Amino acid sequence: MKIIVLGGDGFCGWASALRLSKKGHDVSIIDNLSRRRIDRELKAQSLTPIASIEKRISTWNKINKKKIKFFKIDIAKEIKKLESVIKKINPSTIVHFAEQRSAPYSMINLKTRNYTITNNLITNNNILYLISKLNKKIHLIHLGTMGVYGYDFSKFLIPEGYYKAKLFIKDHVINTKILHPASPGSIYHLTKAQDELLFQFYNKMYNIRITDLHQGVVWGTNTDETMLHKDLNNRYDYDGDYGTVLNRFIMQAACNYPLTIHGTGNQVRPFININNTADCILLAAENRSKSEGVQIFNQLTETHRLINIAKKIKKITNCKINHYKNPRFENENNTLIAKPVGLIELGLKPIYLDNNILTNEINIAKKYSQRVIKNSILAKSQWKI
Ligand code: NAD
Ligand code: USQ
Repeated sequence: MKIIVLGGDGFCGWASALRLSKKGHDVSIIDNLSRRRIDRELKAQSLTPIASIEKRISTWNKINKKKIKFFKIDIAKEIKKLESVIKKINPSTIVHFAEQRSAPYSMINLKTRNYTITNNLITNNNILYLISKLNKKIHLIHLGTMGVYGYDFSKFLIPEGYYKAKLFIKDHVINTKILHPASPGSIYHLTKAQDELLFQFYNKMYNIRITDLHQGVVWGTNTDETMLHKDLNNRYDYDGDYGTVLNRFIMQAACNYPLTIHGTGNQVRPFININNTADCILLAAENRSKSEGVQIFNQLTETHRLINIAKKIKKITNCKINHYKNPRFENENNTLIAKPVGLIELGLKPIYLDNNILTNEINIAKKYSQRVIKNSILAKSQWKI
């Protein structure tokens, strides 16, 4: 299959692009390298040293039969370039990772709020517009988030995107299907909820095939493919704005920094290992959506309470655990019941967090601990205005 990976220089995109290429697909990456620019802006860096995109691609192309192409394009701002590349490649699938993905970054100030909204919504609208114009048969696979459901009310298994619903209007009852009510917890999560409406619209108007993967917090670093050469290293974000919780805890334990729990730590969150992310993208690409409407899958493998993960890591490393005043506005004692129902049906084999994997990840982080910029560890962004 000819597949374009938008945002293929990023954490999930790089791992997934290599997996697709390894499995024999013709992969082209489009990225504007904004994630690398934001690292410089925040004076942060990946824990793992990452090669330039040119070096990454040339090393992969030397060791793999299928070659990857790279195009530096800002999807939100350079629609003409994007159009000519899509025309030239004529892909059957586009996988879309290219959004500003950090909740804390989206809350720093008005500039980062507006950047997140414009970047994320316009990238989506540009892609959907071009698919509608150039080839309606292209299957769009988009990375959404479990966070659109919110973490504040569901005591039942979260459905994959939709509820069967009865609407009561005076004496009448309407049986229907509705999107799970959106309850985003940051401007970033809000853009993902707005993406859902864009998808409904383009699907209804132009019959575009869309799979929206509602992904949980991704952890881990390398995959079978990124481990083949040091130039293929995946990025590892650990700083207070871009690092996600489990990878942050692993890095903190590796460099004897007390684990940074926000508030009580009773928050429950969905998790997935980066190898499983790449598996899910492959499964979604090779099993084109047959659904008339927008197909939604919940892309997680397990849920954990943060304090329990911290205690697991403490058992292995004897690290300290610190509770900080929560910089976010969030429910610190939520319930969350979620499973990857559709993806398991497609063949996903979940990787679960156990002591062996944790120990291995801590050892990887230890290897790079001298690269840690200590004053970038604590979260700086505040939800309070
Ligand atoms: P990332 O920031 O590492 O990668 C995103 C990539 O997109 C970067 O390389 C960036 O340069 C590129 N990009 C952003 N805006 C662009 C634009 N206008 N034009 C071209 N390229 C652009 O993020 P990630 O962690 O790989 O996340 C990828 C996707 O998965 C995001 O949509 C994110 O919301 C979603 N997701 C991530 C996680 C996670 O824990 N990392 C969890 C759930 C969902
Ligand atoms: N947290 C801590 N300590 C830390 C960092 C985070 O206690 O040092 C807490 C946060 O307060 C929050 C939870 O851990 O309660 C998760 O935070 P996170 O930064 O790991 O994850 P989040 O902000 O939700 O965002 C990440 C990705 C985003 C993706 C989302 C999936 O950055 O792209 O969409 O996970 S989900 O959580 O399902 O919405």
